[in-house]
Amino acid sequence: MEQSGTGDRFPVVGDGSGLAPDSGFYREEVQLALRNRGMPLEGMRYPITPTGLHYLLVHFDIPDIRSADWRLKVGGLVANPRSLALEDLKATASRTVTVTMECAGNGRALLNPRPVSQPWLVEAVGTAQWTGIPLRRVLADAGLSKDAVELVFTGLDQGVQGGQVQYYQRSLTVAEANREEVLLAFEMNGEPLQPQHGYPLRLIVPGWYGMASVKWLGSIEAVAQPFNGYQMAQAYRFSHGADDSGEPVTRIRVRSLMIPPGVPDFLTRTRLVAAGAVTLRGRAWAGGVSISKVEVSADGGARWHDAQLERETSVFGWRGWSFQWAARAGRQTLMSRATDAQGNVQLVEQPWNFQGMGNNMVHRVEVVVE
Ligand SMILES: Nc1nc2c(c(=O)[nH]1)N[C@H]1C(S)=C(S)[C@@H](COP(=O)(O)O)O[C@H]1N2
Ligand SMILES: [Mo]
Repeated sequence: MEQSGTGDRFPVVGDGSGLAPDSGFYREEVQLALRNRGMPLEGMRYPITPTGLHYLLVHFDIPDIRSADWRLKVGGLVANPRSLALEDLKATASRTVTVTMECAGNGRALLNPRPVSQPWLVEAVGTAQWTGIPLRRVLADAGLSKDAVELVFTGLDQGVQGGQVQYYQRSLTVAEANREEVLLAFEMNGEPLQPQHGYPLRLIVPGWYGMASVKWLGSIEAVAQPFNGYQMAQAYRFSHGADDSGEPVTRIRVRSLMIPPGVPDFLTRTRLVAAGAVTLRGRAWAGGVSISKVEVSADGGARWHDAQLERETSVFGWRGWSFQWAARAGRQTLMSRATDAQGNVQLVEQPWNFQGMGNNMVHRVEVVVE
């Protein structure tokens, strides 16, 4: 298949503007949501998200890479091009990093007008223990040329997006790629990667939104110019409209979520909570930056109270928090907001952008106390 435009061969969703009004979801959005699950919020009770509860985002199809012929090709501006089998990679000392991964589109479906894409509410997050070999070691072995400015990572999944036939490809600068915690991972939570999470090998870029962590890795190519493939130049941009190229999406913004207390109403998931003392719990994270504060409001944001922070286990992983809430009868909106060590704080209203990227507004949970 050629890497080219596809004209207007594919049906238009909605009015073709890329945006949808608040009411009603398109069938195509529901189809994406069924393929790409979120983490049920009660999944935050586990410090490490069980693999089956971790969120999932697959742009195209899960490629079929069961064959023993799979190799990772390392080429481009390197002195010693490599073709590595999984056994070659597993033969050297591995490293395990605990990483909270979040999709850059998390929160998109809360925006109005809504960018038409994977319709996340707030559940596109999970924390896993990724085991693999540091990318910098593979780059050093290959003898990266001084002329290289970026590494291009190509996934073996192919599809069409924005009218362009493509493999899923992302790049990193040489400096980012050489951070010691960037891994070529072959295990998630102590098991070989499951097919949907990138088997046999994926990139893990701790601290960055999930799009950087290319799954089903087929090749790494060192290049002399910044790479401007679709997933770099068009997707994953903070932009104001279809004609605005905007700024690239990179690190995860500060965010907290709470485990919804009590029990849910089946259809609306509004919570039913017994009046009295309730311990609220949740998690907070920011891309490679410590969490310095989490606050909770039980009156729709009029007053904020400091939550108790648990010990930080990894700057790339989420941090647990808890708050003792005296629940009084009535309907309430609970909110949580985090502040990171650089002073960034979650906003109560989310600034809008065209692709619905980097939404990190405070988490709201509707409760009925009885
Ligand atoms: N090859 C490939 N890598 C990919 C993707 C993809 O569709 N294809 N999706 C990216 C996006 S947008 C996210 S958020 C993460 C999700 O990783 P997970 O499904 O393991 O949670 O994978 C990233 N890596
Ligand atoms: Mo994503």
